[in-house]
Amino acid sequence: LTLESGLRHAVERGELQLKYQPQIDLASGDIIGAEALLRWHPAGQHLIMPDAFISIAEETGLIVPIGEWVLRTACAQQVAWRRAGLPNLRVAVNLSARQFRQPGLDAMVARVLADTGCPPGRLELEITESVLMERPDSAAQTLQRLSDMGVQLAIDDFGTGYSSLSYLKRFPINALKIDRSFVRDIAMHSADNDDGAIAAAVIALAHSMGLTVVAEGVETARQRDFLRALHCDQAQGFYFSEPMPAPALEHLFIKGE
Ligand code: G
Ligand code: G
Ligand code: MN
Ligand code: NA
Repeated sequence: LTLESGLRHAVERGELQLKYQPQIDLASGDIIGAEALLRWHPAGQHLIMPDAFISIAEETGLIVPIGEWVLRTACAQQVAWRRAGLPNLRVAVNLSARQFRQPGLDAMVARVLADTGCPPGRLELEITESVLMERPDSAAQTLQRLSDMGVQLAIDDFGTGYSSLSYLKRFPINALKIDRSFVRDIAMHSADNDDGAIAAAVIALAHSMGLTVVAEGVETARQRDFLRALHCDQAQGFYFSEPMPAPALEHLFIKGE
């Protein structure tokens, strides 16, 4: 009850925050974008991580206004970065199951893009593989409407949700994000037989379909080197940077120039 009633007022009380985790182009080492990750900071309490409240937000429907706040804030940040001289940063936003199935999602996205001035091609929406595969036919239609607006689309946590290849081909997506459990399999010692085998297979699959591939959860130089050798396009993870407040990302970017 307390969590729900607190969450009900979180937007209006200004208790929600976004952190941004840099996404790195593996060939050049450049920061090419950032994934927006939600945090809740109720007055006088500790920061609450999304795993502790996203499911309640889903069950109560509060994810709909919260999700709109996330999208609006991230798109406004993309424009702010552009004005600060970081013109081409892409911002990635997670969509939950309920948001993805909400009637009027495409109209909401269009409104936020128009209001903020964020170019559609600079916004990437992440939807998990399991959400897409639950109702693949209606998912394909929703994805098509978003794709027609010029928004980039990525399948999150790829490899965990038993995608059928025939559906994957029908989804108008731009990118696959390799789930971090498969990046973790890229061990410290290359003697391991199945070292990174699934990550390697996902990279090959994505490229055969003309998709960009993003590795999540990169924590070591060896994982980065392994992924780069397989021509994985982009990566994020604690090895590069933890999720950070927007000004810190700006600082990191300018330092790296
Ligand atoms: O930031 P962290 O690693 O704790 O995120 C945990 C989970 O919460 C991830 O699966 C992530 O996709 C999800 N999450 C983070 N921010 C958002 C958000 O803004 N909307 C939704 N729907 N999920 C989010
Ligand atoms: O499911 P999704 O990919 O949206 O989840 C993003 C989550 O992954 C965030 O909670 C973020 O804090 C977490 N994360 C980001 N980089 C790493 C990493 O290198 N290792 C681990 N274990 N978690 C990470
Ligand atoms: Mn994600
Ligand atoms: Na993920």
